[in-house]
Amino acid sequence: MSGSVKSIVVLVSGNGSNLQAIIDYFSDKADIAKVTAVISNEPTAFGLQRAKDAGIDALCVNHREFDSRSEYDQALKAEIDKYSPDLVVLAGFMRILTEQFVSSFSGKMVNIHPSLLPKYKGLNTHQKAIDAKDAEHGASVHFVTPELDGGPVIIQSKVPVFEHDSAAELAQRVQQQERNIYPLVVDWFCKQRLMMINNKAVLDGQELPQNGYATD
Ligand code: NHR
Ligand code: GAR
Repeated sequence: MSGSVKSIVVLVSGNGSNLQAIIDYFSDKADIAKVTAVISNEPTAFGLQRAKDAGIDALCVNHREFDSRSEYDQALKAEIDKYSPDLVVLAGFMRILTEQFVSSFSGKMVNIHPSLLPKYKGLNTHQKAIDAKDAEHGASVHFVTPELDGGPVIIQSKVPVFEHDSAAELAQRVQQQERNIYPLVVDWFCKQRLMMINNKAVLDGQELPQNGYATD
């Protein structure tokens, strides 16, 4: 893999604005990385259309067609493995993944989560930040480990929370930041500057602190 063009598989469930940011970022960096496939659990995800428009393989593995999470994850893994990716990117992927699946991509899978982890794991993070009257909120990119939203943080980006914000307004502000930080992380990984060692995120040989790379 060293020196060669890295293959990236992106998993989405919805709009795919993070996917689009990654596609756009690497559009003039074909020597570094290429999104080789986009896979969705939702047949109607707009992210699949974005992939097709960019000439990228787009496929759906619909979770409703499987009896268990383990069978679903096996089918998903079989599709991913066809592309032998160097990195699997979760970009608004809404299904919890089994330990077996996650372990098979250890150190090779990242997620963007819409909160300043370790705050607000799971869903409805924007409403949680509003309800807690937090002055700031944001997004985190982390390596995916079996512990949901618990893997080592690589980078965070903060946004202010204003007094009369709705969850939708706050989400929009957070997502604007997400589109800046996610391509950067993928770039670091593909240049082998970023890795996971002993459950820690390491950038340029330095272990990153709990909140990841400082962006303030
Ligand atoms: N899987 C593991 N093992 N570890 C992580 O860190 C994961 C993961 C799968 C997805 C993304 C995560 C997020 O960023 C992610 C991280 C879905 C849910 C969820 O509850 C929670 C967290 C995340 C993604 N999903 C419901 C489920 O039953 C379905 C919800 C729906 O379909 O709307 O899977 O937030
Ligand atoms: C992003 O805000 C991402 O952080 C969040 O969903 C949005 C997807 O947007 N992820 C999760 O909530 C994962 N559970 P996108 O489809 O436009 O990239």
